[in-house]
Parts: sequence; structure tokens; C-alpha cells
Amino acid sequence: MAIMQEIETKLQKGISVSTDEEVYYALLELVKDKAEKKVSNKGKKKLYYISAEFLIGKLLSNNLINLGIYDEVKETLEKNGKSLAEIEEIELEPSLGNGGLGRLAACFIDSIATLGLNGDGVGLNYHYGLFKQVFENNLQKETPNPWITKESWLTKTDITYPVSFGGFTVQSRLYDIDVVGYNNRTTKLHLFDIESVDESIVGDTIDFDKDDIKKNLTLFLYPDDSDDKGRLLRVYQQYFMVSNAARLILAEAEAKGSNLHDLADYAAVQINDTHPSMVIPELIRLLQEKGILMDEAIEIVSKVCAYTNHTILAEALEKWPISFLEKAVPQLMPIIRELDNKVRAKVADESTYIIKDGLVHMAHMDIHFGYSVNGVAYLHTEILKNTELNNFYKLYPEKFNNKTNGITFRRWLMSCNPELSAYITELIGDGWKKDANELEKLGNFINDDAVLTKLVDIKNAKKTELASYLKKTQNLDVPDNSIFDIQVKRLHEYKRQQLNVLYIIRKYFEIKAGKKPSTPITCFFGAKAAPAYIIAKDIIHAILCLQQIINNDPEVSPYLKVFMVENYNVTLAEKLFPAANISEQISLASKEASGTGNMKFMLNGAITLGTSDGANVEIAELVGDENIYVFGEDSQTVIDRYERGDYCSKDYYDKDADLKKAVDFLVSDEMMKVGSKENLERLYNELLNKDWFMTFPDFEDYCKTKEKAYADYEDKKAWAKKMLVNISKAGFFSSDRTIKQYNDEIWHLEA
Ligand code: Z2T
Repeated sequence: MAIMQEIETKLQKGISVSTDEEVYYALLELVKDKAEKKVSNKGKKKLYYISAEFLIGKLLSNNLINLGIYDEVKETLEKNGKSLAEIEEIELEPSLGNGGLGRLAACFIDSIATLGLNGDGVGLNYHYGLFKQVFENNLQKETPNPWITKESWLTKTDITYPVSFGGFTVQSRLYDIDVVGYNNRTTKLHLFDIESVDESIVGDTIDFDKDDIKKNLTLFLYPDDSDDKGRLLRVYQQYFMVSNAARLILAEAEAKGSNLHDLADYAAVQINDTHPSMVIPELIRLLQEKGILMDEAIEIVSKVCAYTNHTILAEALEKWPISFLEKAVPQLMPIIRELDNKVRAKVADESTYIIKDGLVHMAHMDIHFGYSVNGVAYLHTEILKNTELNNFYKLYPEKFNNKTNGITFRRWLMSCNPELSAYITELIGDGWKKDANELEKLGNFINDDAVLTKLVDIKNAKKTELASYLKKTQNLDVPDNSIFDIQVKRLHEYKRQQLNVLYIIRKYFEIKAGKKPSTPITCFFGAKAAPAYIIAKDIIHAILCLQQIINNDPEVSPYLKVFMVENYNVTLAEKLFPAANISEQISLASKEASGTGNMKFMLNGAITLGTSDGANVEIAELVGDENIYVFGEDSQTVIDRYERGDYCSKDYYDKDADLKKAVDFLVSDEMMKVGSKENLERLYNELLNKDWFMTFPDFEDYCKTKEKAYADYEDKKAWAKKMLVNISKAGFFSSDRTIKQYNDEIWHLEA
């Protein structure tokens, strides 16, 4: 049937006489039908990617692309006076993740489906995604972010399990989302929920009654990025997730003929950070229930579970008080104690024990009782082996391996930048869509002026598109003839948005003093701060105050503008990456495990301005010094300085007049006029008396390197060459490559 007819059959009327909303729901149903008809791998062994977060973003466009009907649908709609872009606006974004970790899980299931592997995602069906960010008086406010509508991507299944906590039992319900691969194949995202969740306890804020677990268990995604503050409800959520996952795993293995002694031939479990770590004791518990003795159960599970670490920030390694676990999941404590005893009997190094000082160290359990431990970028894994987890590396060198992160090019190029995609295909054919390494063929055009011009034209068109979108949705007046310098990621001190802020203040003074940039500069920020992260919110406040001052200063604003976009999420990300000229990746070296935004920028032809941190190191290696701007101290210097403990930010402030002037501006009369004294003074004092993430030592080099990047931008052709090299070398960062490595080296599933 022609696509037009298929849509109209769903609509029961003509497209042209239907509303955008009706068309959206017709397309949703159509996609669900088509997804159901695709095949999925039914191999013996299956991967379960368990994650507390799957930041899938809107699904319509991506599914249309992966089904191969995007262009056809778009044209059909156009012929009937409808715009796919406007219909996409109807879809609510499922923001079921905080940032990189959740988005990575979403990219991974796209690649698992595309590679035709037998693997599913398992997580929770949060009724409210990460909070919606609104700005009021230059401050972040948080409001609830619902995404589930009556018709949605969720399909209710008849799978339900009783899950017991200390003192009560709940009945779970599994909802599935079909994950359509770019290869005629699908897999499932399994999201568990309970039917007693009560959305009516949510008001205008994200505060709610934390006590009634039956009503709130899957109500909210926890809004913390890598600085997770432990909470009891979080333990309930985690156990609910893994208990359901464990039952599903055992049921599916048994259905395929496993006697459970051979579970490792039927299942691999990837533990995405420590949030699902209780799956280890839970699987052991369930195997015991089925008559397998403790020692053997432990051995079986140790051949099934593999752990991914996503951070070296000590405060982000989950450690639960024994009292929490005794209250929420008392049935696990005897098993966890047994695991700890086994470690104590075998290992001399007390630093690796699971239970210490009344705390259960989740990562320690994963490393002792999993068969693989991986970091998410080369540098990150090296730091884990040599520093953070060195004591474990000495015990189990064979378990440690690196899997550099990746992104799905379907969403982060084909879907968000169809213009660039089409042009790449025009130049090198469409083999790159299946094998991203083919992007290297673009290198042949490095001296082709027409190609370089066209790349710049596409970039300019995406900048104009972003500007008009921000005008329409946030009433921002963005000059599209300026350099778009973009920093988008969670707000965290280690990511150092404050360093960018100090540069902007310096630039502001420079322009005031008459030194005007040849091309105007527009600095974009997009970032949510965890609601309880005070200094992060102060940094947002400082950015919004600066935005107000600079954009309204007639002397400065023709040359420099600042925009903090409201409610940065996947939807906005898809509009920002294609429009970027400069990609800010300025974390303190050693602190960003990988970063994945850096890859999205590069793929869309932005040039990285970054430290030698996370995957930036690998980007630099691939593109060469000419095509990236690297600055700042290296990770070893930083690690050594922490080791010595002798950092004093005041010394730098006293020595560098420009730095002093920029820092002092935070508490100037101008800032106080538009901002709040409490917030600005707190930030000022934090930087001057602590600066834990060492912004000051990198300030001078950052400014110098950024000036060099801006100066280089003036040579259009040379800049376009850098863009071309970046795009052509991005193939390594396809999540298809990452997933292939996970499979070859950890999961060993049949293709
Ligand atoms: C997160 O997004 C990341 C690490 C975390 O550590 C937690 C969260 Cl929610 C517990 C990020 C890293 O910061 C980032 O460098 C990395 O690219 C991403 O995970 C995916 O690995």
C-alpha cells in the first residue's frame, strides 16, 4: 500500500483535513505496526542492558528513518499541506535520563537493533522524566515533566511479577517500546512499572511525598547527574528494576531450555554504572530459590554480569548504608554479607571490601563478582587501572577493558542534519550509513573548493534554522552571522562552565575597551543543574545575569552575545549540534570519563576547543593538531596536584590581572543590579577560596587558545577544511563500532 493510503487508513480521513495531532497519532500507530512486523534475533544467548536511564528522546523521526520511510512520509505530508517538523512538535520528549549515561544507553539499543544482535534494554517506566527547567529572575526553577499520553510508544504486555520489599509486596507490569534498527530488525526496550503509581500526588513542583512507595516508586527519574546523593527511594527503585530484570532473564533462559546451571550460555547482563548492581545478589537469591546452592549460584552469576564504570568522581560511586538495604531489601543483605565474606577470605587488601564502615560499596561488588569491568574512553580506563581502581586492577587485570563510547549516526546526523547527510551521500554514496568508517572517503575532497563552500553553506543554513527556532520557541534574538560557540551538557563544576563564563567577562571588558572581534561571537549554554546542587545553580544564575547585561549593552552586543537556552534536552540538542562552529569540551583533565556531546559536534562539522580529557584525547589523535584546539594542563599534572593537595586558587588570582578582573566582576555593581547577592557572592567565594576543579590554572591557556580559534575562523577555506577532516574522522565514534566491540570482547552473542 502507498504510504499515503496507509496513513489515511489510520486517520479514517484525508491527511489534508486532519489536524497535526491526528496525523501524529496516525504515524505513531503506523510505525508501531511496522516495527512489530520486523524480525528480531532469536539466538540462544541474549544480552540484557540494564540501565536506570534510557534517554531516548522523541521517537517519531528516528523510527521513520530507521524504517526507511522518512523521505516518503515527509513528501506525502508536504503534498497534503502538512509539515513533518511541525508534527514532530506534537510529540512529548521522553526525558528518561539525566545526560550522557542515559543517552549512551539509548544510542546502544539503536545499535544493538541495527547490528541485529539479540539484546534488549531493561529499565524503569518513569511517569515524569527529568524535570523541565524554567528560568525565573535569572534562576533555575524545576517543574514536572510528564511524557506519557494515552496513545504512546509504550505497549502494555501481560508480563507481571510480584516484587517484595521489607514489609510489603508490589505487582509489577512490563511495558515495551519497540526499538527499530536501521536494518529491518528490532529489539525491545523493557520498562517496568507498577499500576498503583499515583500521578495525582504531583503538583506544580517536583517535590512529592517520598513515603508511600506504592504510589511513587516509578513516578520520577532521579535528577542527579554524576553527583548522586543517596536516597532511600532510589534503593527501592533500583531493586524494583533489577528484581524484575532478573526474573525476566531467568524466565527467558528457562523457556529456551536452560537448566540455569548453564545460565551464562543464555544470558549476559551489562550493568550500566552501579545503579543496577543489586542484580548480582538478586540473581543469586533467585537461583537459590530454584534449588541451586549459594556457592554455585555465585559462580554462575559471576559469569553473567559485566560492569561499566562512567565516572571517577569519588562522590558519585554509590555506597548504600546497610540500614537502607536492611529496610528496603532485607532479603539481599545475607547474600551481600556472604559476598563480602568471600572477598575477606580471599583478599588481603581491605580497600576492596564490599562492606566497610556500615556502607555497601556497589562498585566493589560488581568488580569482584562480575567478569568484566570497562571504562568509557581510553584515558578514563587508564585512570581507572592506574589510579582510581588500581587495587582492583592488581587483583583482576584480565577483567579490565576499554570501550570508548559512541553515538548513533542515525539520530545525530541523518535525523538532525538531513542536509549534511544528503550532501555526504552525494559525495561518497550511502555506504557510510551502514559502515561509518566510509566517511573517511570525504578526505578526498580536501582541496575541492566547491565541496568546502557547500559545507559552509549547510552550516550557515543550520545556524539560521536554529536562530529562527529559538526566536519562535524562546523569543531569543540570535544573530546568525556570528560564530556559534556552544557548550551544552549538564551543569557541573568539573565540566567548568565557569571557565567559559570568565572568558566571556574578559571578552566583554576587551570590547568595552575598544578591541572588537572581526566576526561577532555568540556564546550558547544549555544545561540543567541538579535541584540540590547549589553552586551549579549559582553558575546558571551568573550566566543568565551576564546574558542580560551583555545582550543589552549597545557597545558590546553587536560583537558579543550570550544565550542560555531554557530546558536543554535531546530535542534542543538535535537543533544545536548541527549549528555549532565551536564545540566547548573544557572539563578539568581526568574528570570527564568520555563525553559524547564532543562526538556529536564533530560529526556535524564543529571544531573542538577542549582539554586533554575523556574522548577528546581520541578525537585529537584522529583529526591531528591542525583540526582541534587543545589547551590546559594534562590529566597527570592534575592528578599529581590533587595528590599533593597544595592547590591555592588565590595565588593565580593575585598573579593574573585579567583573571582577577573577571572574577571580581561576578560581584560587581552591574551584576548585583540584575542578580542576587547571595548567589553571586557564594560563587565568587567558592572560586576564590576553593575552586576545587581548578579553573584558574587553565584560564590563560584557554583564553589564548580560544582567540586562536576565533582568528582561524576568519579564513573560511582553512576552517572548512578543518570541518571536513572532523566529519571524515568521526566514523570511529559510531555506537555501531562500540557495540561491536562490546559484543566481540564481552557479550559474545551470535550475530
Ligand atoms: C552520567 O551521565 C555520566 C556519568 C555518571 O557517573 C553518571 C551520569 Cl548520570 C555516575 C556520564 C559521564 O559524565 C560522561 O563523561 C560519559 O560520556 C557518559 O556518562 C557516558 O559514558
